[in-house]
Amino acid sequence: MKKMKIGITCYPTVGGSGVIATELGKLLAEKGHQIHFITSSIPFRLNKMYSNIYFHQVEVNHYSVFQYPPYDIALANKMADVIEREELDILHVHYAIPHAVCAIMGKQMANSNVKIVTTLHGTDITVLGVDDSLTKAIKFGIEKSDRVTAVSHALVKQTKDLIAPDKQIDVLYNFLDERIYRKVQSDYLRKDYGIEDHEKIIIHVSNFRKVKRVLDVVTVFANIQREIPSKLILAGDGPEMSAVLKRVDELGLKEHVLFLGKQDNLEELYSISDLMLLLSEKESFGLVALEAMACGVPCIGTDAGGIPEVVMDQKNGYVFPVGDTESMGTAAVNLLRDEELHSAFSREAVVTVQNDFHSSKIIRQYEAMYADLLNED
Ligand code: GMT
Repeated sequence: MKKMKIGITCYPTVGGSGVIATELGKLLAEKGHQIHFITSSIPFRLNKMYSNIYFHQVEVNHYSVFQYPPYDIALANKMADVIEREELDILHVHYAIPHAVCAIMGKQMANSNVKIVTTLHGTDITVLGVDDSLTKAIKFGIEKSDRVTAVSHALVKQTKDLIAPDKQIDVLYNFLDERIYRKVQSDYLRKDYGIEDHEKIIIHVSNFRKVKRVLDVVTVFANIQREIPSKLILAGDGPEMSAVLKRVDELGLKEHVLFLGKQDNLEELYSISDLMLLLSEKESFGLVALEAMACGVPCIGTDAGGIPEVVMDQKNGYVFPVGDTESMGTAAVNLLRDEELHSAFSREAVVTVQNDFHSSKIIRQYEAMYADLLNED
């Protein structure tokens, strides 16, 4: 396959979309493509040197004449610079707003034939898509992109329902780097965190936004804790943290819940965990469930968005209606008590990741889409 020059724009700070965009860039670079990140800061997962990955920082000057710093215009300007100077073949942006709209502007500024690919991750549709002040811009960004992908079938449906764009949207699932997300030996963490050998470990990882329903996670854990000696690991931080702390206190669970804040090297935490809880009311995919599953951890998820495309009910975990904490608690207790069933779910979780979400398969799909676009001319 011809090696391509690919620009990538994403939100570079913590978050699933930034993770996917960065991992995609890294894996494409490993296949010999030249990658140009055009972002406001170095993507946080770009943690090692690659000779064919370049970083172009978007800088916004703060002039007193502007009430708001014009980030979007500065981004479009930087995209135009990079498109021209590096002769990009593809500009792949993550999020319709503002990135797709900026890419369309940047392409016009550069008077170039660069192909624009937009990947929808969820929040740009499920949250921004219901904001009247943005829907036309989202529709424009989608329709004027050369190709649009979404991370789940559920997100395609939601986009059609909310925005009704006149555009085909292809599903390209999320993936992970299997060299990192696999069961590793990290049992020392149990001792370090004061977790007894006989205790089960339940894990939840998120940015603690309201849509993640972390209070439900605490409620389900309370149900588990009543029946089985266990600890809850909460990794991440965000707006719901104080409500969660309060609920943990009210339920008398303080000694059983570990608040770890934002963490790297999550594979080490997953590797000591017995069950992942992802109980969101909105979730276009649920990358953390995939990460946990790759380390052999079954997941209890909700039927929100794309979660049921990742967590297969009764196969590698359970899926329940949003908020049905009673049933979730009962299923969790049964699964944690039944070693044979737990091992089967754990094995199946790894197989699901390998068969349906393997990075080599998904990266090939992206490459084929780019090549197809370039052949259109
Ligand atoms: O979940 C978040 O709040 C972060 C958000 C983001 O934009 O980074 O994640 C979205 O994209 C991830 C990668 O595709 C998906 O795994 C998450 O499900 C999705 N989040 C939501 O839809 C709420």
